[in-house]
Amino acid sequence: MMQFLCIVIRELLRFLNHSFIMQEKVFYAIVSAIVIIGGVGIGVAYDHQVAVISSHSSNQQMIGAYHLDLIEVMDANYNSSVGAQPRYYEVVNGSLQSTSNITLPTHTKITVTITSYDMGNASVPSQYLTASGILNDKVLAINGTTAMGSNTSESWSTNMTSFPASKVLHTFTILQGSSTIVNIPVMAGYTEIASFYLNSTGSMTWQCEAACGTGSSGWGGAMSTAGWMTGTVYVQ
Ligand SMILES: [Cu+2]
Repeated sequence: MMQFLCIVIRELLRFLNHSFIMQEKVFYAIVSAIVIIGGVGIGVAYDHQVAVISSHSSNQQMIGAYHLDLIEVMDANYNSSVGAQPRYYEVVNGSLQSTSNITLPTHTKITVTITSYDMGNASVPSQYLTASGILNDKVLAINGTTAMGSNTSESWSTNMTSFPASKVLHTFTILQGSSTIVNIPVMAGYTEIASFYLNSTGSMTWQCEAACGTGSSGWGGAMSTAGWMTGTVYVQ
């Protein structure tokens, strides 16, 4: 567009120069017009560039990975009679939020990072000791919070599908009705990273399947309370 305007102005000047002797006023009027039109041209070009950049970043959100950051802590205050219970939080824009409702995008690679600040284990039905519904059926497990100052020969990360019952304290399991869509066994004190896709919209349930709550079954307290060890996943 700029180039076109320049050609028009140049031809106009040439015509004026040839046809009559230009007066000073006419000359300055033309120079002003060039400056104004040029400015508009640059503005249009800049706007176009901004539009290209913003459509780029929204594309990246659509086709790139969506990150779900979960923190699991062992000592959240449940109430005065029960006291401490384990709890999953979601990290959203730098603050801890309830996991009672987790919103996730459909048809998008979702990479979840689960950081557990916890210890011990809990009883888990054996099918929940195996990771499922995730890319390559592999969870990257990093034993970050079990550092003791003497385990320099430890391997710090490993890709896992089957998890030892002796280390699993929680799971992050997404269920649609009675079908398991995603299952990630969570080892106490580990940071785990896995990716998955959710290919239908609507609401699902997330649940920890390891009996980490109160009562004789271990399914009281946190296990049956939204925002602690269960909640809703809205896929949109
Ligand atoms: Cu749990």
